[in-house]
Amino acid sequence: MSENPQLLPAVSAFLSSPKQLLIDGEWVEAKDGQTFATVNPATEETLVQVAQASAVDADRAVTAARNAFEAGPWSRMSPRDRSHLLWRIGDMIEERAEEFAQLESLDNGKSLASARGDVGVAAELFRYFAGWATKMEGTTIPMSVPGKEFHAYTRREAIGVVAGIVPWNFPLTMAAFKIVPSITAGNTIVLKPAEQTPLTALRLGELLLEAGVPAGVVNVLPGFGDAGAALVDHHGVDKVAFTGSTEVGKKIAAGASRNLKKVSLELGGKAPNIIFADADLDAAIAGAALAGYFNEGQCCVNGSRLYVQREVFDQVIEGVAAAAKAIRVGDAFDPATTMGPLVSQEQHEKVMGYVRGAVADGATIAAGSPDPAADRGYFFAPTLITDVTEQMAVQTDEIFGPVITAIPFDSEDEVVAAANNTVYGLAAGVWSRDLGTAHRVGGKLRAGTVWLNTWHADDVTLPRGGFKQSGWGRELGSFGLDDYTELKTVIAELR
Ligand code: TXE
Repeated sequence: MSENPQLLPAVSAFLSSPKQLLIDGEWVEAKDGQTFATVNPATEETLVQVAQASAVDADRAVTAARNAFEAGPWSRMSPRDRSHLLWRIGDMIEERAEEFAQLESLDNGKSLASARGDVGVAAELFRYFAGWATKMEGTTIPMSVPGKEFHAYTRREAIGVVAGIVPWNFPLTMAAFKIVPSITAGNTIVLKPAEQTPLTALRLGELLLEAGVPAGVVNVLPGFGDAGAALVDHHGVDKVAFTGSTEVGKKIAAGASRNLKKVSLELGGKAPNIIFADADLDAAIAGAALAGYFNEGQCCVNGSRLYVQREVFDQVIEGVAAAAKAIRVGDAFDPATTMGPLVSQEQHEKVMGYVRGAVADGATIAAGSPDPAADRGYFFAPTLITDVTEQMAVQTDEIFGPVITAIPFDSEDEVVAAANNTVYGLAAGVWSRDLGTAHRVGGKLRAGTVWLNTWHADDVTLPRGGFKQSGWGRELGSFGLDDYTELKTVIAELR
């Protein structure tokens, strides 16, 4: 790897030795000795070799998680102690924020500013859920049985062993999304980070041990889809929590249904972003660029389908194209960079294929390049495409890159129908100064999150998830624990 003088000594030290699997509180090699290289997408250089888990390692990790859940000190730890532990981990992440941010930028490519934001979210997640550990409350429920008296109540209990399978677009925060609610509710977890970006999850594993999380409670298994599939199939796993593509989400639902494991899925999206002519256009233009280009567009709630009312269409296109051209694409460690490379060669080829396909189909490139190759590194200029039809692949498929397609509309009914004409339903947005229009249209959009006159505004207190093929269940907020607990009803007869 070439020298990077900005790297913290702790990051250089972390990268100086091959990474292992975290199973039962120990760092171990994969049973078959397999490793894989994790690559810096800005330079295409190998950062470090990482142990590659197989089905045998998945079995070792699930066994450790099962023991920790059933026999270990975890099941006896009081909610208050769990709460304190979670809070302490939040503090520890914040103390090492720059280290996590550098590792994330190296492994994923995202700008340091963006990575710092992600680390802040991860720390906040631990602190927010620290509060919930002591508030897993039940209810007392009156029963009416003639001639008898009962006391009935509900309890919220841990499900058991969770398999968390996560993608590469927000590696640390996605790991936290699965680990935090799992352990808050008293579950144990085996986490499989994405093969493209295993490093921050592994560093988090070190930190959890240092913080005092007992052995086996959190296990980290870097590897590929086969390791994820082995977890889904494993009889010792009680729940699968997955974030990733809709295609793999369907496989996971099918696999988990074989022995009726609980499943939560946060899948793909193709979010419509609707700008009415009466909107604050400066805000809407800036918001549309943020919606489409944040995190290199590799974001499930990315506002990739822009609909603009016809009378302001040209003005908005000019504004979003100018915003796209003002974005500085470059290495994460260059302070001027506002957009890093895409995560991998595969992702670069995929995004490039969609843009070239759109051009071949007769679309117009308003910003970006119709021939978007990169010499070295998986860089991709933010792209805006017009003269698009609803049938083009660039308009129907989740691209997962910095690509916005724009289509003009005339009436509210027409744009609502077009916006909802997708298999996805993760996010949507409306820009209008008329509160009636904004709330009415927002109410008609079939999506788990609707933004009005903003985009990407978020908090760990808010539930998120998808309608339609964008997923099952909700993560975060007060709803975020429901999918990680079982509800038990207790009925006692009072004689
Ligand atoms: O996702 P995958 P990929 C979309 C986006 C992107 C496309 C492909 O459109 O271009 O998916 O990305 C693990 N059983 N999203 O290939 O394959 C895999 O190892 C169990 C949207 O990276 O879904 C990784 O840990 N696990 C998305 C995780 O699943 C399996 C974020 C995600 O990989 C598996 C990422 C299997 N059979 C991509 N196959 C979002 N919703 O944010 C793979 N995996």
